[in-house]
Amino acid sequence: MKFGVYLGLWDNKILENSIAEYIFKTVSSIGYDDIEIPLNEPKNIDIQIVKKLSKKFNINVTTSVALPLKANFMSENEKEREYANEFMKNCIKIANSIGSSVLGGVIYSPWGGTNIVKTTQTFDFLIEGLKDVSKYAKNLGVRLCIEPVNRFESNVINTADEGLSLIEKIGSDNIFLLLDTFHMNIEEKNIVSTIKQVDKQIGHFHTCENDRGVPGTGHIPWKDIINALKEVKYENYLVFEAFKAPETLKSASIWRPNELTHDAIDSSKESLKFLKSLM
Ligand SMILES: [Mn+2]
Repeated sequence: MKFGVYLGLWDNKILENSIAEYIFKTVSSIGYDDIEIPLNEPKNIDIQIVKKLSKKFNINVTTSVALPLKANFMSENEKEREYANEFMKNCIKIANSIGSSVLGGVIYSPWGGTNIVKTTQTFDFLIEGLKDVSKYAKNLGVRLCIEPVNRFESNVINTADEGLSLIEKIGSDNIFLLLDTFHMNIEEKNIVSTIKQVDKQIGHFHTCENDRGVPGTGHIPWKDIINALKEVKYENYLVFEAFKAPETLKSASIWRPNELTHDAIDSSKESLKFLKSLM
């Protein structure tokens, strides 16, 4: 397993070379293999800067996205379905350009939308939409990962079971699940059994404490989780997803950032040290 850390601990954009260089340099010197870049606002990411710094500091890049309000594969309004399709294809293109082989997140309906209409027809729209974008992603070498999120952030996919059933209906070999310990702690009966059940379909993994703080400071059963991931031979990234940059706090409902991650460098060091100690 390899280790990544989320850009949101420092910033929500990569537009200015010296700030971005500081972040890449820091992440690399702490000992991370990867930095995860959100594509929620594609105009916030300068592709050339990411490519240059990723190469300079020998840091892999993974990408995640949470679809915006009007990008809705499940909408009864065709324009919103088309927008979801275009938005995702653009993110896939960016992921490919910056060398990310994975794009995960709330890729099925708008993030924060808990009143999405769920009928046989709207699920059919979703299946068709994800079938199309997964084919597009496969051609560009980007695997897509559906992230089940908690009930306050979506009413569409909350559990791994729901995610797996959607993947089965899409019938693509390029769609996996992104499991996140923060969300699993709220929605799954048992995190360890969920990991074993999803098995080879785990495409990406977010490590967050139960309160979105630093792994090892709360009640997530980390040792059992790492053992389960080893058992299913998960070999990709564990990304410490935390939010500290002021622009990222409201959307993730982080109201006590100084308590959860008192300092971006110290918190990411602590997380890495703790998780590595369990390997
Ligand atoms: Mn996550």
